[in-house]
Amino acid sequence: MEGWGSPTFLGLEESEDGPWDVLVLQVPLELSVSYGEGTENGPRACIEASSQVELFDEFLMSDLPGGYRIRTAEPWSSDAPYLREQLDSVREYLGGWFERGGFPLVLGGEHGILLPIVEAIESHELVSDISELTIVQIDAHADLRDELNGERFSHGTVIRRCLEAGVGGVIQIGVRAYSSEEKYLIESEDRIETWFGRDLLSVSGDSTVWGEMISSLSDISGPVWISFDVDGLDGSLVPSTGTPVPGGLSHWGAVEIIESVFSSDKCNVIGADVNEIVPDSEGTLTQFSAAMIATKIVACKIADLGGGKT
Ligand SMILES: [Mn+2]
Repeated sequence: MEGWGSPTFLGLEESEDGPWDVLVLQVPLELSVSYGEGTENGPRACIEASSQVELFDEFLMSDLPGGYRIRTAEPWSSDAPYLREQLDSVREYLGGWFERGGFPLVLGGEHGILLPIVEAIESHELVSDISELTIVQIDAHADLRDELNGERFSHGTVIRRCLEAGVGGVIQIGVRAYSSEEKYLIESEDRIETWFGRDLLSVSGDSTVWGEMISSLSDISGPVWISFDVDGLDGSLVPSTGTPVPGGLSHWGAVEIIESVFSSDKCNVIGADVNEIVPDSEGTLTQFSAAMIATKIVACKIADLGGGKT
């Protein structure tokens, strides 16, 4: 791990020696992306962009890292030729880090990385049974297909695979592009709660829906994993992600969701991923938007640990 010579999260100086409070884990997986390409370069681009994010956070009321220790780990890599072997390799990489403690922030890579994350969580000390786990999924898509272009382990199927793996519940926020098959599953599966983008964000919609969604987040109990697909943000904020979709969350909407989940007394956020990051060839907006979200998650975790507010 020493001397691999790559940029660190937020450009901070890091200690080589653990234990660390926050682990930044890069999983540049790209095998099944259906439209855009370039998620394999996403994690590193996000970390490079994070050096431009201000260290002061309004929720933490302090500069990051707020007296805590962040470690940007050596990225996952694998030469395995098949997707399922690559996912197994991701699971082993993450499992090794999860066992060491520290809050994992996983940067992807396509959304398919969530299944090996869930598989690795089964060995997490804070989760005795995967059925206790709630995933808070920010996404333009439902990701509930049974297969996408013949592939069962895809970014378009990953939430369905996680439910099959036994996850206790999924709260989807910002969904606005989905199939009739997915709509049927949303309506028939008790473990899925979906807050559609149109209901939350349409200007002629009922403005109380947003408040209802935010207050529902405080009802989650037990361990929570936040899975933030950057295409949940409005497409104008993430123009180079695989499938940018208009009509999505604003930056401040995303911030309110993240802060609300961390503010709840009943649940415990055990980790998060920010995925489908594809570097912008025209500029830096997509990776910077992702870096802002990743930084907000880290700031909330450090506030949760007792940092800041001095
Ligand atoms: Mn997704």
